[in-house]
Amino acid sequence: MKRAFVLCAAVCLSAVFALNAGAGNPDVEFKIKVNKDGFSDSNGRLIDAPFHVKKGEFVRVTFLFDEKTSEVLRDLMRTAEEQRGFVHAFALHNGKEIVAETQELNLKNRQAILDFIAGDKGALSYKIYCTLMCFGMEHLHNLTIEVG
Ligand SMILES: [Cu+2]
Repeated sequence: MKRAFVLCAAVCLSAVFALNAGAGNPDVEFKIKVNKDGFSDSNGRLIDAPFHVKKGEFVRVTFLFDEKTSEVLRDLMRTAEEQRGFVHAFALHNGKEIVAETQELNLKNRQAILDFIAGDKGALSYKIYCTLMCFGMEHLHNLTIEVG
């Protein structure tokens, strides 16, 4: 009887820890540099192939601001309505609708995150694109994540 209780307590505790891990730690994380030339990996190589994830995985996409500071500062010297060329914000689209959006990625906020569960609502693939009129928008519209 006592042994059964200890076993039960151990199982319950491990379940709690597993839940905590699920809330805080993604199963997969992609770190992506962003600048006006497009999305690139940690080595600075432009990303031209889809990422693959498994259904049910907790996926995190972390965007890192990678514009040249001197260029951004030059842009900030222009008139207000001409600025914002070096500000990005990303949407995650599952083929039907936007399911997540980042905060703005800019000189001051140099990291932005998209979290989602792969395959939620039957999604088979995702597109990530910048939702702002920015420098490089033609290169920042087609990051693909495929499920399975
Ligand atoms: Cu942008």
